[in-house]
Order: sequence, then C-alpha cells, then structure tokens
Amino acid sequence: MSGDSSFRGVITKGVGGVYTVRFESSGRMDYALCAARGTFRLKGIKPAIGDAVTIVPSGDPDVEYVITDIDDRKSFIARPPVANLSVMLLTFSVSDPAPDLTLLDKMLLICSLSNIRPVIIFTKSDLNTDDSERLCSVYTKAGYEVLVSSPQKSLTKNDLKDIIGDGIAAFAGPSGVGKSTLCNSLLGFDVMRTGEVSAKIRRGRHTTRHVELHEFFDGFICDTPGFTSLSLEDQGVDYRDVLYGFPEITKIATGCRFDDCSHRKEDGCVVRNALSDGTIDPGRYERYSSFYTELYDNRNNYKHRRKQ
Ligand SMILES: Nc1nc2c(ncn2[C@@H]2O[C@H](COP(=O)(O)OP(=O)(O)OP(=O)(O)O)[C@@H](O)[C@H]2O)c(=O)[nH]1
Ligand SMILES: [Mg+2]
Ligand SMILES: [Zn+2]
Repeated sequence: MSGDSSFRGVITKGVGGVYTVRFESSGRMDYALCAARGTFRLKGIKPAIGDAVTIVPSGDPDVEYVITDIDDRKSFIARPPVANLSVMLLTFSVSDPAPDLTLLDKMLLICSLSNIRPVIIFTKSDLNTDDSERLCSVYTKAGYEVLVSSPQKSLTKNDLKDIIGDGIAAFAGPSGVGKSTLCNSLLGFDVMRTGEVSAKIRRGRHTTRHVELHEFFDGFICDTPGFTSLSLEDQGVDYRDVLYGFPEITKIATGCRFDDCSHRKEDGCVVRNALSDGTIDPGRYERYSSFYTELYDNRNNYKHRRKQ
C-alpha cells in the first residue's frame, strides 16, 4: 500500500462492468470488486482480464474500489481477450474433433506477432496414438514446444510450472478438445464442468463461456471458450509477416536465390526443394503458401477497391 492508499493489482474477472482485482495489501494477496473510472469509457479503453491496474477506495460500499489506471499492455489479442498474456496453451485434440491445423498455424503466427510464447498441447492422444506421434513430430521439428495429454497420462502441474512462471497463460483452441478438462485437473477443482462432445455441434456440453484468471504457482492460468475460425486479415496480419509463423521455413530461406523470395514459384527457391527431401512438412508449407496467397490477394483487392 502506498501513502495515498492506492494498490497495484491484476484484473482476474469482469462481469457487467464490475471487475475483480487481485492486489497485494500488507504483504498478502487480497481480492476486491472494482468499478472502472469513467474516463476510460470516454477514451474508448475497456479494462480487460489480465490488465495490470491501480485501484483506490471508491467510498461505495457495494463496489469498494475503483480502477484509476491501466498499465500499457505487453500483449493483447482478440481471442482469447486476455491482456498481458505471456503463454498461449494451444490445445488441439488429435481426434474427436479432428485437429484443425489451419487454425493452429494461424494461432502460432498470431502468437509470434504478439510476443506470446506458444505451447502446443495435443489432447486425446489415447484416441489415435499414430496421429499423435506424427503431429508431435511435425511441430517439434518446426521448432515449437509440444506437450501431449491423454486420460492415462494427463499433464501435471509440474509440466507447466516453469513454462508459466509468474506470467499469464490461457488455454485456447477449438470447442470440445479438452481445454476445460485440463484446466480443471491442473487447478484441482471444476472451473466449469466438462461434458461429452455433442455430436451435432461438436461443443463440450458445458461449453466454457467466460474467462477468469486462476492462481497457478506464481502466475495465472485461464480457460477460454472454444472457437472455430480466425481471420488473419481481420487480425491485421500483413502477407510479408506470414513467415513469422513458420520458423522452420525462415531458417532455411536464407539459401533462396532472391532475397524477397515468397517460396511459391521463384527459381532457386530452397524451400520448395526442402519439401522433396522431407526437411519441411508439406502440410505446413501448404498452409504457409495459402496464408501468404490469401493475404497478398486481399491486399490487391483492397487497393483495387480504393481506386474505384
Ligand atoms: N478420450 C479423451 N477424451 C477427452 C480428453 N480430454 C478431454 N476429453 C473429453 O472431451 C470432451 C470435451 O472436453 P471439454 O474439456 O469440455 O472441452 P473444451 O475444450 O473445454 O470445450 P469448450 O468449452 O466447448 O471449448 C469431454 O467429454 C472430455 O471428457 C482426452 O485426453 N481423451
Ligand atoms: Mg471448455
Ligand atoms: Zn524461396
């Protein structure tokens, strides 16, 4: 506590404009309900879960504190909407539902552009051991951290302790892949009950709808609702940045004849050669190429529209 009775804390939850803030008071952690100062709305700023904030007593017995300052965010992405995320636990099941690798690769790219450390977790490896091993190998070779989980060998707290440290980590990925199952088992209580995957809509029965930070050693973890699609264009990704999501391609691309090689049609491209000798996974290359082409074409369309 400082002399002016303000405290520093982190927003862990937000419901209807009332925020829960974890703050330190006299050397111990406490939680308080807080309103946001009106000027944030005027400036178009919306406090988010994960925001580092300053709070002061409000004088209102119902909502005892008010958020007066929000620190600049180290990262902020639309999905999940958590500020200052340091680790994204990209959760995909090897089966039921089948892994959407386009979505995974888009998220790896967004993580890289947003300074968020991606950690891939392949769940339900019990349903298809071969696919689990194959996926694990593709993404490990590409340079990513990969963890595998099944009911027989679920992740333990220690598997994630050092990865998360004192940061904020979020489970993110499609619906029904087992994010809540993992989060609940790590926390030792049901944040949100988990259910069977509904055959019709492929969602967990008790689909996660809200986001809340939970203490995890010195940091926080949170479960998030599943999502199915993500537009790189809507996220403002430039076609020239697509390579940031493909470290294995970046690594060898220095050997291409042209400095600005897009690794699609150019002569003297070592990346396309690397496909035949197995250095680069064909599926990863295809997704690189389709992201690049889509963003490049949209850029041209946009220019075209502007001229009319
Ligand atoms: N076979 C198998 N089933 C699993 C595994 N992990 C989770 N499940 C099951 O998958 C179903 C969906 O799990 P949830 O944890 O609700 O999935 P979710 O990702 O939180 O789904 P949303 O909240 O809709 O995004 C449940 O029936 C789980 O029991 C696993 O490793 N193996
Ligand atoms: Mg869930
Ligand atoms: Zn090339």
